[in-house]
Formats: sequence, structure tokens, C-alpha cells
Amino acid sequence: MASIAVCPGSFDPITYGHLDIIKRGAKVFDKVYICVLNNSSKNPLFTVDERCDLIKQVTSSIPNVEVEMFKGLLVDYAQSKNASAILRGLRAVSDFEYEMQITSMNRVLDEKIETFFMMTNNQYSFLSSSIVKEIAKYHGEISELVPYEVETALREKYAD
Ligand code: COD
Repeated sequence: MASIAVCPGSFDPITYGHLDIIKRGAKVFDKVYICVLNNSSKNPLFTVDERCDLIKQVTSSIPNVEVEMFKGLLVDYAQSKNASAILRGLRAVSDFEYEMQITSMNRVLDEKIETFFMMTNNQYSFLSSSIVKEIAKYHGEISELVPYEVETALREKYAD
């Protein structure tokens, strides 16, 4: 039976930290669905379509990865894809409390789903979408933090 994972996130926007987890996950699972959250409670910089488009562009060379948006509960999305795993990245200890909370909640909602964590690559341990947006907003250097396509999109968002 094929191993199917969902890799959920806001991806506002995708960074090299996310991409590293996606590439490594795609070597472990037969299929990885990158699912981009489209819930109304967040106030993202990029629309869900823009976020999906950017992820598609930067993952186009990975054949077993597919990008979709999702609304509602993650476990419902995972069930609709016949996924048995949720793939998440872990940076510092500060991520742990939040991840433990959502992992436990997802297990209450669906006891069959397992969450797998991949430790960040050391070089990306400090990296987050929020930090990248902050630097881009003040026209700082971000080429080491995000792929070229994402850098261009950020420059357009923050063009004065
Ligand atoms: N290195 C490694 N991993 C990283 C890095 C980095 N530098 N940066 C981010 N990551 C990882 C994150 O740890 C995460 O695993 C993934 O990449 C995505 O990160 P984000 O920040 O884009 O995504 P989040 O944390 O905002 O995603 C939140 C969810 C969408 C998973 C969550 O809100 C959700 O499941 N919502 C649906 C509603 C639901 O089902 N709720 C019930 C469960 S709480």
C-alpha cells in the first residue's frame, strides 16, 4: 500500500526551511500532498492562490508532490486523500508546545492519523515566514532565505 502524507501549513510564503522538509519528506513517503490553509481567521500577506502558485513553482521538479488548498479540519482533508500521516517540521524547543497541542488534538479527532516530525536543517533553524516578511518589508536581503520566485513576489508586495 502506498504511503501517503499531508504536509499542512500556512506557507505565507514558502521558505527554504519549508522546502527542505518537503524535499526530505518526498523521499520517505510515496506521495506528499502539500496543503495550504485557507481558514478565514488568519490574515495572510499572500492569497491562498498566490501561496499555492509559489509552492507549485518551487516544487515542480519533485514528481510525488502535489499542492492543494484546504479549508476546515486537517484530519478531514487527510481522510479525503487516504493519508495516514501528517508531516511537520520542528525548529527549536519553542515549536514543541504548539506542535504537541495540535498533534494531540488531531489524534483526538482521528486516532488513526500519525504525525511525523522532521528536525530542521541547522542552517534553517532560525527561519520563518514571518521573519522573511519582516526583512522583505524593509527591503533587506532575503535571497538566502527563499527561492528566487518567492523573493520576486515579496519584492512586488512591498514595492513602495
Ligand atoms: N525549518 C523546518 N520546518 C519549518 C521551518 C524551518 N525553518 N519553518 C516552518 N517549518 C515547518 C513548521 O514547523 C510546520 O511544520 C510547517 O513547516 C508549516 O509551517 P507554517 O508556519 O507555514 O504552518 P502553520 O504552523 O501555520 O500551520 C498550521 C496548520 C495549518 C497545520 C493548523 O492551523 C491546522 O491544522 N489548521 C486546520 C484546522 C484544524 O484542523 N485544527 C485542528 C487541529 S489544531
